[in-house]
Amino acid sequence: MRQILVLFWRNGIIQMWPKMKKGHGIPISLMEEIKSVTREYFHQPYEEKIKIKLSAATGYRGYQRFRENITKGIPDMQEAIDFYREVELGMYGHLGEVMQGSNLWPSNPSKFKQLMEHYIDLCTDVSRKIMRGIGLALGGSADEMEGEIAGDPFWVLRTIGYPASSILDEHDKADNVVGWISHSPALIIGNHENLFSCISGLLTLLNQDDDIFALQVRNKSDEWISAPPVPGTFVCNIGDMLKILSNGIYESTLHRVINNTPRYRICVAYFYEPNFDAAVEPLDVCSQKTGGTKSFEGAVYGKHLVSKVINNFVMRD
Ligand SMILES: O=C(O)CCC(=O)C(=O)O
Repeated sequence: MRQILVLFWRNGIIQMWPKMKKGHGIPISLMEEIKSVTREYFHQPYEEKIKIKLSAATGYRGYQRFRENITKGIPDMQEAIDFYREVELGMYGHLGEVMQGSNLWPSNPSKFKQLMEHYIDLCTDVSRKIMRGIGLALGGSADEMEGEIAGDPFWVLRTIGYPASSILDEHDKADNVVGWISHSPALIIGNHENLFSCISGLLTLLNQDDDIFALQVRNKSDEWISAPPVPGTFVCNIGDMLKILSNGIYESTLHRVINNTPRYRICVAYFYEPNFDAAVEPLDVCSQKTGGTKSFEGAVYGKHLVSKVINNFVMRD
């Protein structure tokens, strides 16, 4: 792991994923099963899927239909289920109120919950190891991100389905994907493009379909380059909080998905986050390396997440 992360630091995030092949310890059969139950769920009729509808009352957990998720003002061409680490009543006081709630698990496929919970545990373990490596790569200790930063990490899991381009075109015309259509040209901009700004937290582990080339990341020269699927591996993106902690040594990864293929695409994104109430600011070891000043103001992770969550959805009945 130490060797992987030195490469990661010197060469940039997008060169990391091939190095991770077979080294992460999560069984490839489980990665496949996770995508397979996700596909099964999304292939059900809309009436089934909407039984676990996302709403403010569920702490923004649950199923969101096409175009309900908004990024930079544009509805995404995806359907998804969002799961968050559960936040009990009163946990984190006022800060935690918006995210209070329990996950809504689909009853079909029946093993969905059990598989996902196991998968989340494994992804949390791997991410913690990566963060230990990053602590070392940044010149600090392996425990640099533990304790008040991410000793009790929050997590997010998003299972995502992207329609095949031909089907989406048909549905756009027929207005029958979800019984709702965009009348604004702005809403169909981008030819099936889903632009994801940087993620909020520390790291994302993307488990994407093996045979569809749709994910792209923006490199330092401001060009979009493909992040092709490599079977049995994760693409690992950097989040806003790691950018702050590293005082900008790491850049958070702007990425987008364009599924211009005739097939429905699945991606299961696991997000490893700081403690919900962590006050995140540049690490001393990083500000020393970058001229002695802190380039970022601190941010409370939970506040950052809540502001993204409440501005990200246009919910329709
Ligand atoms: O579908 C993908 O490959 C990327 C998904 C993602 O990164 C996100 O939802 O932030």
